[in-house]
This record gives sequence, structure tokens and C-alpha cells, in this order.
Amino acid sequence: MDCSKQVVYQIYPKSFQDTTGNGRGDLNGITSHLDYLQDLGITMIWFNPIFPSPQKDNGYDVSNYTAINPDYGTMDDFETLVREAGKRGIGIMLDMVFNHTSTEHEWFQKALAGNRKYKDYYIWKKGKDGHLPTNWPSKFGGPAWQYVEKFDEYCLHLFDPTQADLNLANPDVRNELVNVLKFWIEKGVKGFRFDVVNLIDKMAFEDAPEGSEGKEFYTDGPKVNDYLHQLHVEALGNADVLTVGEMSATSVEKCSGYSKPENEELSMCFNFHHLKVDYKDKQKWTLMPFDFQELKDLFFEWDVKMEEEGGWNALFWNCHDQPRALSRFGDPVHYPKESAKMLVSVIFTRRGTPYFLYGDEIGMTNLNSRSVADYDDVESHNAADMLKHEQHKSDDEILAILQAKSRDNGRTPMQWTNGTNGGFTSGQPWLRLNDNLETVNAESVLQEEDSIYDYYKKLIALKKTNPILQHGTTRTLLQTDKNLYAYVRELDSEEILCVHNFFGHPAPLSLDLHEYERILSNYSDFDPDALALRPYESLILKKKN
Ligand code: TEU
Repeated sequence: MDCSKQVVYQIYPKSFQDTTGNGRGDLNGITSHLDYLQDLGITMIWFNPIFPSPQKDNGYDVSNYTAINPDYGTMDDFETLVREAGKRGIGIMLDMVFNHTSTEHEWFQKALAGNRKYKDYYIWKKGKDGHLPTNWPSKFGGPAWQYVEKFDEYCLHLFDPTQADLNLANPDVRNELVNVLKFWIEKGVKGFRFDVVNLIDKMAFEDAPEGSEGKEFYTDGPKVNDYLHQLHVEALGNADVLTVGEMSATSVEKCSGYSKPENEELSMCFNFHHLKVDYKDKQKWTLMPFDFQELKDLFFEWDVKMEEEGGWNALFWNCHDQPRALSRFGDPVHYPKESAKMLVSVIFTRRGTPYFLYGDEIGMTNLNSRSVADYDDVESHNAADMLKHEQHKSDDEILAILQAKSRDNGRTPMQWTNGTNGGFTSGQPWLRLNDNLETVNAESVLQEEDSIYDYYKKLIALKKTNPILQHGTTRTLLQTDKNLYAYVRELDSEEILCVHNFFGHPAPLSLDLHEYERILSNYSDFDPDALALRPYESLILKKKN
């Protein structure tokens, strides 16, 4: 599949549209909005996991890889959705959580019952002199090992204790995963996102040295490449599917390797470095304005090195694990439209495949929560406990940090109308909706002149048809400018110049724009004589022939 023409829309199924009144979204709800998505012009929908799951981590704790969670509907509903989406030129991408299963998965239950075959599907170690096998912390807080008395052994869980890490070193496990992929390919699925897939090779079980969390022992190991290649050869390669790996704490060198077509591993990779530029001392649960220079340096490094090495980037600001970019990097109060449009222009004009999250196209923002009880996410609650008991923060400080950082910011129900629960459900929504749904809702936004939605449509159409934006090389400009992010995309001596003001004040401009004409921008007029870009102004210009 040609990645350069794809535009991926992410749906958090639990939050898109409820048709049963149980307060949680479902597959039929998604099918009912396919015309809306076709109008937008996207080519693929990525769903977060829709498989049976106890929902300790909202579906990333899978208890059966080849069935549909009854909360979301039936296999028939899924097949209808695939078919109806296909009629509209939209493919379905499923989320494959192959690093771990729920402890409720049949495999784990058999392991617990003492079945040797299935016990070897997971990772068990003896304690060391009365201590845990290693000192690794889990990514959700607490240690990464769970003691199981029956075996007098510890089971590895890099995430929640109910998410047991699979032992991919066992070829039987890999065969199971190949079969899972084949099952969904048969159903007409056109893409797969692989959750934390660079963690599937546990290289050594050693204590993390001071200042490290032990990631070096289980991140980007050499067998990750082998395992991905096997999935490609045995399942993915013969199907016309798009694959994206979610890479935790990775490097551009590793990601170019994973995504180079000749290596036959993945189509592209997500990395998260650009979403840590507002972490104080590299810690997530802190508050700090974003470091603009660091952001630009990262974009530069990843765009240019991936191009040099022949790799491919998945480009995104938002996903279900991140606060909304409009609240984080834009200004939803004073410049909601301008900053939302500027931010998405960045994703669509760089080299790679753009991904955005349901609701971005209408300007959805972070949740204006009133207390910790408004949050559902396991990570947010663990963080709140840590901030209270270890860092002794006040309740107000904790709330302010969650408001800025909680993953639930990217999971609130879709705001369709300004009616009850934003038209998302007639029941009690599983997660609080944002109060701003009075004005920020699809029905109202679609009627606005110069809407964010309309701008998304234009950008999507542009990305799907413009070879320079698809394949052009990248040359960075104004790399140390304090306000502007600028670059040229070039192909066959044709040029597109992109300049974005990342701030809510005018930004002096030293570039001569006379040779350029406008393709798209987020203000109604374009003046090549302008000496500054206006707040959050974003220009996509083509060099005149
Ligand atoms: O995320 C991986 C991951 O590293 C994040 O959970 C990260 O630790 C967190 O956002 C840091 O704040 C994937 C999924 O996207 C996420 O939703 C799952 O919870 C996680 O894997 C476990 O499956």
C-alpha cells in the first residue's frame, strides 16, 4: 500500500458514538458516521482495541484476539463496518497488542492452572535473594513483577499487573500471533497498529543502574526486527495492508530500520520524542511550557534522517495517550481556529503519513475536569497517588497536572451536537464530556465559515494529491528562529514552502515571499509584503514557475 497517499483518522471506539444507551461507544455508532468520515476524505480508520477485555487499560488488556468485545457489538457488526467503510474508500486498521495479554486471557489462565505449554507463553523468573528478579518499574507505576505464589515465581508486566508480558522468544507464541493477523486479514482489515512493539524482545534480566528504569534491557532489541520480519513474511506481506509500530523510547536509527521497505518489517513508526518537549526534567507529571527549539530540532532530525535512510514516519500530535495538542501547543481560548489549523498543517506538510484523533477536526480540547474523580484512566489515578504520597502535592496542584497531562484528555466522548451529552449517548457517558460542547460540536462547526473542519478537508485533499508533499525532500529554514518553524519540500525542481508561527503574537519574518503563491493558509488573505506572520499564522506556498 502506498503510505504517501494515506490519511489516518483515529477512533477511540468507547468514545465515538453510543447506539445502545450504555454510555459507551460501539461499532454501529461508528458505521452510522461513515458518511461524515467520507466527506472529510480520510483513507483509513485506526481503532483502539475492540477485542474482549476486562478494560483495566481500556482494551489494551486483551483477553481474546479474535473476537469482538460484546460491549462494542458483534462480529456481524464488525463485518458490516468493514464493508460499509470499504464502499466509501476507507480501510480499517486494528490495534494489535502483542507485547502482553490480559491475565484473563485463556492462555494466562491455562498457565496459572499449571499447563506448561501456556506457562511458557509468559515471562517468569525466580526472586533474587528475597528480592524481585529485577528492579524495573512498571510503566504505570509500581514494580514490573507480580508474585505468583503457586509457582513461587514472578511474572513480568511492563504495564499494569493485569497485563502479563508475552514471551515472544517462544515460537509457539509467534505462531499464535501470525494466526491472529491472518484471521483479521481474512475479514478485510487493511491495516494494523502494533502496540509498544519495540518492547517484544527482552534482552536481559538485569537490575537497572542508578538513574535508569531498565528500558535498555527490553527496548529495541535485535530480535524485534526478526519477529516483525516473521509477521511480515508469514501474514502481512501477501496482503495489501498498512502497518505502523508504536515505538517506546526509540531512536531514529531503529525506526528507519523498522520502516525501510526492503527490510520487510513495518510500513512506518510512531515515536514520541516530540511529545516530551514539555516534560520538566524528563518527567511527565510536571508542568512546563513547551521547548520550541527542541521541538523543531526533533522534527528536523527525524524528517531528514528518515529520508536519508529510506524510512517512513507516522506523523501525529494527538492520540489516546496524549493531551490534545490544541490545548498543549495552541491557544484554544484566543486563537482556537488559527492555532488548530496551524498545528494540523505541520502534520500534513512533513514527509510521512498524517494521523489525527477523532474530534481534532472540530477543535476538541483537554477536559476541563473538576476533580480527580472525573478521570477513568489507570495511569492518571496511579499518578495522582504518586503526586500526593511521594511528592506531597496539594489537591489543586494534582488536578492542574492531570488537566494538562492525563491520557483521558484524548479520550473524552466525541462532541456531535450541543444537546445532552453532545449527542454521544442517551445514557450516562463512561467519561465526562467537555463543557465546551456548547460551541465545540460537529453540528455547529460544520456550519461555520472557515471552519477547522473545512480546513482539514482541504489539507486532506491536498496531501492525497500533491506529489511534493508526498515525496518531496525536506530542507529546513530559520532553524533557530524563536517563533517560526519553516521548511521547503522539493521534488523535481518544484518547491513548497511552509512557514508556521507557533505563538500568539506576530512573528517577524525575514523570508522573501514574492516568488511564492498561496496553496493554503489559515488567514483569509496572504500578503507577500508582510514583515511578520500573524498569531499562529501558517502558510503553505508554492514557488511560482
Ligand atoms: O502505550 C504505550 C506507552 O508507552 C504509553 O502507555 C505510555 O507509557 C504512557 O502514555 C505514558 O504516559 C500503549 C497504548 O497506546 C496505551 O494506551 C496502553 O496503555 C499501553 O500501550 C499498554 O498497552
